[in-house]
Amino acid sequence: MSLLTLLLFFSLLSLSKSSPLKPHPLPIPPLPSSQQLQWQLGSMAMFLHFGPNTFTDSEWGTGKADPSVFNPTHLNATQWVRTAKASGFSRVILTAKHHDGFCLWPSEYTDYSVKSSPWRNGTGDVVAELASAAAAEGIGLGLYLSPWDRHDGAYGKTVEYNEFYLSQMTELLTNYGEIKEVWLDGAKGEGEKDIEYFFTTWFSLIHQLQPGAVIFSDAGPDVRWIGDEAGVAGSTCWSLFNRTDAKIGDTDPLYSQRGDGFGVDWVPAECDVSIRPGWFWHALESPKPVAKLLEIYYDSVGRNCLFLLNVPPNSSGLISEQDIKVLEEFSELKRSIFANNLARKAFLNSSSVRGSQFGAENVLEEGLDKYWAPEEKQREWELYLEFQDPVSFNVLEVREPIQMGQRVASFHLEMRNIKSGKWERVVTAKTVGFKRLLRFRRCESRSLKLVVVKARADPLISYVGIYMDKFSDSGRDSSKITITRTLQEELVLNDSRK
Ligand code: FUL
Repeated sequence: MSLLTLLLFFSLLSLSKSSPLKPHPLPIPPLPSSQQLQWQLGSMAMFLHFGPNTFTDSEWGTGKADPSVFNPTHLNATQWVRTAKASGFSRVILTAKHHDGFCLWPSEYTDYSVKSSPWRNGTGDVVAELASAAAAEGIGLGLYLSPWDRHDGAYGKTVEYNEFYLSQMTELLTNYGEIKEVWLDGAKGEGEKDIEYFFTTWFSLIHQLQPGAVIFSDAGPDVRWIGDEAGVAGSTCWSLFNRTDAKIGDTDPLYSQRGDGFGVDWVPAECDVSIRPGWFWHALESPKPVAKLLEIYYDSVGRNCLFLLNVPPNSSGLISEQDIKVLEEFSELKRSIFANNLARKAFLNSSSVRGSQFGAENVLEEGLDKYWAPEEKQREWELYLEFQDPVSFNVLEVREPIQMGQRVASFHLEMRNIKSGKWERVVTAKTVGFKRLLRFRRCESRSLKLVVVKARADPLISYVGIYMDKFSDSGRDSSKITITRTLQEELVLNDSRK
């Protein structure tokens, strides 16, 4: 055997023996539970406000409406669920009982329910129909059981009402299969009777009966209210939070919107908003334009939150055609913007790498498991994107692998000016979390740099997206980045002219 062959043999041998992998870095607490992770991966949920209010043109029913008003002639829960699924919602959440106390299931603990209504001759059960439709379509089910009950005589008598409420909760959590979310609303009318809700007991019972469910309330424990009903999160939004600093029914909206970078609990936020002015359906109201929905999407999902959009079924028991049309436009708009991640065309590199399996190219792969991790103890944390040809873009997407904790506290995007060759700041923000979407003026460049400036620990980045959103494009004026309906109408017109 010649020396050359020997050398070749040994070098091949050493190549085939790969060296052990560098372990993942330590997660930085607080960390999400598996239920919270699953909830966050769902991104969007559809809220369904339905009940006597749908028929009486009201929002906060008094609890005195005759059950005979509840008579949806064409109720079809499969239509609700299919509408939700087709538009990319991962779960539906129904007002099983709103503040008026009327139950959409035949509760054994009250007569104020579907069983006293003419609908399906008093034998119907909206919760059951929705549960089986959701299971058939493979999407999650959540239930809203209002603590404030304007009908039941026990309301105001603390022990009696807590017993009543928990008995109803048990019915809902034991008879309808898997429940993914329990929604506890904090509203209570002024001058209402004094009462104490035994929240700690409620939370324990819910988790005991439905271990896979997250509990939503103003203050968690699993998911927090964002603090407004416009669906808008703070531009800085931590999933970190101090549960003890928030009180159900009396929250500080700013604290809820921002979260708390020093918080010790993981309590991500849900942004609720209605597609129409009211939460319940009203004949004279219309849905928001698609441009508004897109804006809310950027301000909720794009700020590390879940987007909970209410689409109220009408008095015939169906989601209105008008609303379906806007939802179809919304999913098409989202698809057209986010289907083409321009970053995929780039050559990726970084200021440092923790080990071979943590390379910069990982940020082009969907999923939380693969991410870019810099080497420890670095002064700079930078990701570089080099394109062969210049790209035009106006949206940046960044994601963190949140199972490792939320880390980034300040970052920005820079681009190299094609003419001057100088680096220019494109956009600056603080938090990332599960997903951050940032819109800015239209830019063109061949070289981009994502710079993490501050982080609670070594920053980890699981995804980077660069997009051109033609609908939010403000042309040259970077101070006006709002979507105009006119632009949307123009596009529709152009389309119909083809
Ligand atoms: C509020 C309630 O009072 C509204 O009726 C609606 O259910 C909304 C989602 O929460 O607190």
